[in-house]
Amino acid sequence: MRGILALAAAAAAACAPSRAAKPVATAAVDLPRSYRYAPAAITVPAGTRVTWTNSDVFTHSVRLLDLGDTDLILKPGDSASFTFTRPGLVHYDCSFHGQMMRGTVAVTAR
Ligand SMILES: [Cu+2]
Repeated sequence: MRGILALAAAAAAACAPSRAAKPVATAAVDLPRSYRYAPAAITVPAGTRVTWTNSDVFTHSVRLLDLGDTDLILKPGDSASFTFTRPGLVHYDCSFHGQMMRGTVAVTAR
């Protein structure tokens, strides 16, 4: 009995989501249902044009918090792009649902 409990605890620990999820190397971010960015953390080389596509049924946005709060509004079905020229970590959120929707773009030197 004791052994089974220990195994269960180990399995739960292995499944716990990593707090620092490794960013995905992609220039395309989807907004599937509901209220999220997928993937939420991406990495691109400087000079990359990143495109977000809203596949949700609500209007969302991509507000680039580290770049003067530039806000790209995305109605359902819309896409919007932004070219990241300088290396650095850019945080963004949805200006309508900032508590729920957050993402990052890690821009690396070319
Ligand atoms: Cu939103």
